[in-house]
Amino acid sequence: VQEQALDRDCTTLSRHVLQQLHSFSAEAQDLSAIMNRIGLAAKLIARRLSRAGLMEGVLGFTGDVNVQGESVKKMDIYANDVFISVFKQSGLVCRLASEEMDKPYYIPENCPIGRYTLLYDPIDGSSNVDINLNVGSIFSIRQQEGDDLNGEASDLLQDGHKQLAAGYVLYGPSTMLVYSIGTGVHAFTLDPSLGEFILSNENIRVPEHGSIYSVNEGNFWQWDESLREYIRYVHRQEGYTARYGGALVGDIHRIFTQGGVFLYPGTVKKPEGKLRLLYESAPLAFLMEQAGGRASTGTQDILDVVPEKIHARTPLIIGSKEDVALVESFIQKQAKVS
Ligand code: P6P
Repeated sequence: VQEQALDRDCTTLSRHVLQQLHSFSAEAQDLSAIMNRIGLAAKLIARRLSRAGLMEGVLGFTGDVNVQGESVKKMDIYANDVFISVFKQSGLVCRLASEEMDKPYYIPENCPIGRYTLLYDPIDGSSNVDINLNVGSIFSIRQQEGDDLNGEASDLLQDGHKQLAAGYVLYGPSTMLVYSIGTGVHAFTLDPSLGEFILSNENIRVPEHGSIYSVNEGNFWQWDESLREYIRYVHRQEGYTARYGGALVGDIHRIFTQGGVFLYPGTVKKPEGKLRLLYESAPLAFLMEQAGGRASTGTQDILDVVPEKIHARTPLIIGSKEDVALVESFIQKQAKVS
């Protein structure tokens, strides 16, 4: 038993990546090192969040507005800068693109073009910080392609199958890091006494069906009629229950654990939906498909969507295969009628 406990305690993020790839190739070593750096970023952010009420620079707004037109919270900036800092001098990532930056950030020194790009939402659901509810970070790793001399990062305007790795960090009662490099989905829990993320759940499989539907019903009258029909259907059916935390990573982690479906449909104000493709929907879709679930815009698989711009948005329907298919059936039935 002691040996098993020791072995578990030694299954850190970087070791697990190498085990998953059964290889010590240059790319395997790179991905292992990248995951380790993401783990460091997560630990720095988790530490700051845990002191939110006790120190300056955590709660509240900076007074600025980001490229999305959203008020910037102090934690947004801190977390964004943490990801940049942990990858500077790493020689691994040559470019970072995030919700908080209009243009991608290039790490010129010591990292030649042609390495990896990190796409990330540094703190997703940051409105929850001030009320001490869960928030998350979402990340996606792609190979940087082309010479990118104009700095437009046009190689990022490709579908989600180009992702090499994706994952999220859930800052909740415990801090969890969930990732996939295409060999299943694996969860690690931060052991503060070790300062390490330790493997806690390997090869996560999302149930084929779940009782949860997760959506902001406050937008009900802004949706297409087909979505309203779906909601009326689940209201009438026995066995469905609504859960919505208003922070994407926590709502998605619930789906991974219990099954069901999360929806952020297009609305009258935001026909394309609110969530960003490259660093929210696509990484989560990569994970969900790896865990046996699905992710769709309602008419197209998320992983097939080719964005026209870095901050492109898409509607998102994601979760258990059967539950995503049920939502799509309402959308496609409506499409036939209209
Ligand atoms: P609404 C948080 O602002 C976020 O980007 C996601 O984390 C979350 O799923 C969504 O927006 C919540 O949006 O419109 O329901 O408040």
